[in-house]
Amino acid sequence: MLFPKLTLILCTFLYVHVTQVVGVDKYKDYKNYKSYEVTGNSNGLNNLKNALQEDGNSIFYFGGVSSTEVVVAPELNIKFREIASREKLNVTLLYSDISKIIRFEKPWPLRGKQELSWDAYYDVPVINKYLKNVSRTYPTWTNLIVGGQSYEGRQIRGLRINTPIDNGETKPVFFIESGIHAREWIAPAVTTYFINQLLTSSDPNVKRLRDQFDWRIFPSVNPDGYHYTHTFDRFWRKTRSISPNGCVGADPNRNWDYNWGQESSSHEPCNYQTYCGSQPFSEIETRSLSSYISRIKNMLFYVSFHSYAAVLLMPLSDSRQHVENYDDLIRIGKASLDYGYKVNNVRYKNIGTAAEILYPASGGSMDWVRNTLRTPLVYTYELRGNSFHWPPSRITEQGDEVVQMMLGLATEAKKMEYF
Ligand code: 0X9
Ligand code: ZN
Repeated sequence: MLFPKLTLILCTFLYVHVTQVVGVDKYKDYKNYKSYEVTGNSNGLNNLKNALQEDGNSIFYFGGVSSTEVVVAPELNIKFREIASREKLNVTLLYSDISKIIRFEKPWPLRGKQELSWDAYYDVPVINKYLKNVSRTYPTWTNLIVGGQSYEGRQIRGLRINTPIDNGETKPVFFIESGIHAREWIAPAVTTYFINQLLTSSDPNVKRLRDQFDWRIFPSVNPDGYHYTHTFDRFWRKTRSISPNGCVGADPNRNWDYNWGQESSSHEPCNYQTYCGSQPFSEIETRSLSSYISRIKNMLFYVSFHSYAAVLLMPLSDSRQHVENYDDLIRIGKASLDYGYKVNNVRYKNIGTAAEILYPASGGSMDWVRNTLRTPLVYTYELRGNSFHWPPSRITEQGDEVVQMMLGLATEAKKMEYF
């Protein structure tokens, strides 16, 4: 009976090969997990959250004070429904089996397609390879740059774009920080899309935008976390540092040294989402990146990309106090949203401080940059979507909006003589 034996060997080989290439042996598949949007009063939402978190396994994402997305483990679905109805919350089913969505986000591994494109989501090495390739294609006016390091020894890589100008003056710096939250996959994707447009677009407005600034663009400033979302847990948000008690990761957008550890920050290392770290800048990613940023002279814009809420946030994030150029920030931000709107006729919901229109949060990069470096124009875009799974076939849709939103920022700031 040679045949069954051979078949067995062949099947085992194929299984091992496929699982190693695809990584299905360890990637948490979230089979039969459902995802819901839940709205209602914040007390009810908190009760729901506390009740489900006692059992572990379900994941909450708060998109604002009165709404949250919850990813519910199959064994908790009945309990979830009961509590939601007891608390009189409105529940909308987003996905009946999240594993099916997750499966289609990445390029099909066996296709062997490892060149970055904007119809799938790619892991860190492919993004880095793309940055390296373009820096070689445009050697006179781009450079591969390193903004810092990660816990697992990766470099935080970015691209500097600085076209030569005749008059010898230095240009203002436009800094883009993207992907600080690992699971917000649309952020690195639109950032590389934006880089590509700056480098290749023949639109005179985009060319002018490119030439106006000295760009420092970092698509994935939390590379360990991002890699982990590709290889183990799609919903990972934090870094991958290990705490003394064995729990992993801190929220890199709660770890900056400004009002650290206050609003919307957990001090519990095992908290899945908002553990702020053991001290300000405990994470090597925020520590090294902040030191890189501090050395930049003449920074005019600092923009970060997150998802999802379809809002434009400006400092301060953890208080309702308004910064001195608040009115200008609103005006420039509104111009940006108007430019973005024209691309697909879809409007962002709001613009304002995080404390006023989302929820207060301390220790974020935006507040630190604004307060420590006094950078005049600082924004956080919460990109569009109703979950962390923006369809890969529609990356370019938001990519084109981002290009126009950046153009809107620059155009209005120029009018207002910020540069
Ligand atoms: O909570 C956050 O860090 C951001 N929202 S997210 O859903 N992407 O996690 C909002 C941050 C607003 N505040 C700062 N940027 N500091
Ligand atoms: Zn985020």
